[in-house]
Amino acid sequence: MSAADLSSVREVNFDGLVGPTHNYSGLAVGNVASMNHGGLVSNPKEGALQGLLKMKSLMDAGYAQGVLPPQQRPDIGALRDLGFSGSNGEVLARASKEAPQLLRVVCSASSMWTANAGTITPSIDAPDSRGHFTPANLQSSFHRYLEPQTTGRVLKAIFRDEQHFCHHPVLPATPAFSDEGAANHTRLCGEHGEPGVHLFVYGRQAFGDVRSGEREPKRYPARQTLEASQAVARQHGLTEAQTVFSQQHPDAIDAGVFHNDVIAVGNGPVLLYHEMAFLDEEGTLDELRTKMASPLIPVRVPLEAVSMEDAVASYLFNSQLLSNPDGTMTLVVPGECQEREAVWRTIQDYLLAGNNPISEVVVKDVKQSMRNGGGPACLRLRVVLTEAERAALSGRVLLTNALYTDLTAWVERHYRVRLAPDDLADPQLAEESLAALDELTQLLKIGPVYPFQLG
Ligand code: SUG
Repeated sequence: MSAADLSSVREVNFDGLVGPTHNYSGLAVGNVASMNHGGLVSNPKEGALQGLLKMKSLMDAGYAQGVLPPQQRPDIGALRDLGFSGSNGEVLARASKEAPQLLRVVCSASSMWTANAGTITPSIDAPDSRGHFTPANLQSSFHRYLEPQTTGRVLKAIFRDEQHFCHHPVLPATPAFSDEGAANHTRLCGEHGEPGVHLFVYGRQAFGDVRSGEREPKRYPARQTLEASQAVARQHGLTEAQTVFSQQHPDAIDAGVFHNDVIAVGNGPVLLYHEMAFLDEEGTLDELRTKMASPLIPVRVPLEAVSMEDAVASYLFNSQLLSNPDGTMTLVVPGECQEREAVWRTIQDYLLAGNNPISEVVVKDVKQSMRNGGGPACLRLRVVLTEAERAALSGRVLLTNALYTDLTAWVERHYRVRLAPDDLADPQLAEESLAALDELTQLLKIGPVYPFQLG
């Protein structure tokens, strides 16, 4: 790649729009916020506007920002597959009466957390110089298992140009290949345009001998397997020299760290992590140092500074770490970090004052998402793109002031301000949601991606 191409490489954060059925159903086992807030009344309009405001403020600050659409919910097709029949209204009414939990499952707006949409390898690191995409199977929970098909269609609709982008099949949706996408994958490098090393963090190993010293969580499920991470790396053509596979600390999973991005965030050469992030901390850092072309800058937060409870409640490590042109970095933290004294103190005295590139902290209110265990970093899928690749994107998905205005007006027109679990059976909600999504695909110019549009 020429020097000009290299400097044109940018990380684009594609945030998921919060869908019209955003609700609190307590569906995610091992996700403390989701389990604690099940049954609360949600405000989908506020959730969507909070997300859009985060996108807009990062765009205004000069970061490249994209947007991904939500999914078709309620997923009435999933209820039909499970034996409910009749008109859409009848299906919803029967499910609500006979299996209310299933109705809640098919209404989840969980696709907003696009860090779980898939794993992406930028063209710079791929043998064929194309960007590689694998949608995550999300097989650990039924509500998220419903996402990958539409996710695949959305990614193919936007990253359509085969000269630049290559799409791989979802891994087999079975426990051995349990895959939760970019939430467990971090690319470390010098500049974004320089070759990267891919850190894949897994919670358990499905096949083979149990390695000495290896342990598994006892309380909550490990959602990513080593085999899934290895398969994704293989699909993308990544070599051993480009990859590091590290086991997540099982005690962290048992404390509510259901993805690595709840306890570590990396960008460029910086890896900000809690001391409980990896089972083999030193081994992981050593391997990264050996394989990276640029020096790794580890920023380690010790347990004595931030307890596991504070880490999980504040989502400090689910912050976005963004690169600035002058080499500094900005940390975008959720508002909950201000509410925990130890966390806020650590940010000021340790991260900002420390010898590392983090020079600014920006606080964002994404409370509607946070109550379901989704912080700023969960809400975005990072895609590193060259200028030519950005120009080759299909659809109107890179945020501009005009798109922000259109999306805000769209939310104002279609979204409810209140959604209680009992409202999910309302056939009107399903119709509102479909009307909103139909309009959205036109607004984003991505063509038909939803089952109701495909017939
Ligand atoms: O998979 N919550 C999501 C949150 C995902 C956060 N993503 C990352 N860490 N990257 C999950 O646990 C809750 C839905 C509910 O309870 O209704 C939920 O699915």
